[in-house]
Amino acid sequence: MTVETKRIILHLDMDSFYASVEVQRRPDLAGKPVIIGADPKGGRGRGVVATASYEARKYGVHSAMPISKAYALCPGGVYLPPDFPRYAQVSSEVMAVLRETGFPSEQVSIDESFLDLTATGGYRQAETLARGLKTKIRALTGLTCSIGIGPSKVVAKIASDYRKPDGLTIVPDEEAAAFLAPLPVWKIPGIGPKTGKELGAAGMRTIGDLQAGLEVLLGRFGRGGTALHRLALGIDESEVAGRGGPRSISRETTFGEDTDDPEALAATMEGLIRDVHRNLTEEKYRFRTVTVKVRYTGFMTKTKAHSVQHYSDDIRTIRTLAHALLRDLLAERKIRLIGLRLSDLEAPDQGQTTLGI
Ligand code: DCP
Ligand code: MG
Repeated sequence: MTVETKRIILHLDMDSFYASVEVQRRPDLAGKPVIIGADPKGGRGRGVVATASYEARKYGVHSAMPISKAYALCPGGVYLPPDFPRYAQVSSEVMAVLRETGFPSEQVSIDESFLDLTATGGYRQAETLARGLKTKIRALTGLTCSIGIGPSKVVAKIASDYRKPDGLTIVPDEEAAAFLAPLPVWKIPGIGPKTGKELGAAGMRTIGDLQAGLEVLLGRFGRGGTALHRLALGIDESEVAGRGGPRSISRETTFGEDTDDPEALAATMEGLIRDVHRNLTEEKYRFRTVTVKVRYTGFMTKTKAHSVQHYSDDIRTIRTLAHALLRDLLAERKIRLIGLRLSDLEAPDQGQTTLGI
């Protein structure tokens, strides 16, 4: 008999993160449409919106929109340049709260993280812990976040987005498929606008359509179709990276549009390299293994890893390996997402000699 442990996964995502940090330190901005990003220069500015407060979103402003368009939609908004060091600082404070729970945690971007709460023993306990996290983060930083709890990473992530801002959405295992069914297909992380359109053309608009459409998905995406069908049902076996063994540090980026442009890929990888390296040195960890993940158009995902002989915290080692592994993973197909992970980590106190008694 196989005994399967049902997991309980939490996903936490800060609300309008950069904008909320700015409002927090300038209370006069509270309730106003605040837009963080490039200088709009009276509508002639170039560059994009990083994020917008929920008040600004009512005007239709959102992340990645050209700043000139944001200005046209919301000329009365408060436009501020990003202050990355400040956001990184607040992010570290939030992530420390999550780590202090003692449950395995995996930070996936500057403002989001997974926790594996299986060991709490049940959804009621997980809910209590989630409420505690929200209270603590608010007390420490003044910021709100949204939390989703479910049987897998994919369900938890979609649930955290379900009632934003300041949401808490709990989707037990047996409700997962029904919870997902009415949602649009693009709510599944990794479905970009292109796949979304393709699926729409095949008559699949909701996740429920995907649940009922395994054959069509297999015909269209081959083996990737099975993966997508399972995600649509909320089945996703990927672990919270910190579970069990030593932590790992990882970041990933999904492209707005699938790409095979080597320069765009290298530039994005460079951003991930700096991010994971900053995190590594902040924690005073050293690593031995670098893993690169690539998700291609059509949902196939591949990873490639390389381990070095001695623990290292050298950004040049990460850079050399990451770019080489990425080159190895380039194929004929375009790429939707790339990720970078440092693992086999050595904690600061592990390197020291243990004194005998
Ligand atoms: N970000 C960015 N460019 C993007 C998306 C995001 O610079 N295209 C930055 C700004 C965000 C932060 O990353 O504040 C976190 O991204 P989220 O997608 O979580 O967006 P927000 O936290 O801003 O809003 P939400 O409340 O929807 O999570
Ligand atoms: Mg967020």
